[in-house]
Order: sequence, then C-alpha cells, then structure tokens
Amino acid sequence: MKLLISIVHSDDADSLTSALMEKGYRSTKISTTGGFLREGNATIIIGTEEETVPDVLAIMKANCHTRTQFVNPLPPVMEPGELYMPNPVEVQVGGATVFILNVEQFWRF
Ligand code: 2BA
Repeated sequence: MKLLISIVHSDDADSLTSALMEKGYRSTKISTTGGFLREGNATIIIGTEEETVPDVLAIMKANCHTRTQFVNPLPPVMEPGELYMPNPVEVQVGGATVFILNVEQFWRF
C-alpha cells in the first residue's frame, strides 16, 4: 500500500476530492499554508494500493492546474530617505506536488 501526500491549490481541492471519490478512492483534505507564498493551499492524503497509484496520479493531473502568481520579494534594509520600488517576481505554482510513501501497516477499526 502507498500513501500519497499531495499539495494542491485550494481552488482545485474540491474537484480533486470529488473526482477521486467518483472513482472509489478515499481521501482526506487538510488546509495548509505554503512556506514560500504564505498563502493557503490544500494537502490531500490518499491511501491506496500500489497498482492504483498511476490512476490516482492521472486524476490529479486532470484536476490540478498550474497557475502563475506574482510575489513581491522581501524589501532590502533601507537607509532613511531611500525609496524602495518593489519589483514583483513571477512564480509557477502547482498543479500538484506529490510525495509517495510506502505504508508499513494500515488498519481501519
Ligand atoms: P509555496 O511554498 O507557497 O510555494 C509556491 C511556489 O513558489 C512554488 O510552487 C514554487 O514555484 C515557488 N517557490 C517555492 N519556494 C521557492 C523558493 N525558495 N525560491 C523560488 N521559488 C519558490 P510549487 O513548487 O508548485 O509548490 C506549491 C506548494 O507545494 C508550495 O507552496 C508548498 O506548500 C508545497 N511544496 C512544494 N515543494 C515542497 C517540498 N519539497 N516540501 C514540502 N512542500 C512543498
């Protein structure tokens, strides 16, 4: 069995979990925050059999979209009277960042 930990855009999370459920995959959504953008994203965890991992990844690819966002870099240390003009930097976010882990044991009571 495998555990997929997938970080996706918040706007894609509900369509992803619905698409997974339609195909019979169980998932859990956790509200998370990206360390770089400091914006909300969603972490979807999915426990599934090894042979179904390609199908789950295909569902993620179909439902999670790449987005372009602009971020303002941290302002430099300024001397009094200096003016800082922020120059936004473009970053590509997602579709999905996926970690796949081996599951040693799985129990449901
Ligand atoms: P954030 O950390 O908010 O990062 C958002 C996007 O900013 C990243 O998109 C990437 O394009 C850019 N970025 C992140 N760190 C950067 C840096 N040090 N310098 C320049 N650009 C940087 P993605 O790579 O698609 O990542 C989307 C979200 O997935 C991340 O949100 C984070 O929450 C998670 N993530 C990505 N890689 C991870 C990792 N190795 N471990 C844990 N979480 C990760």
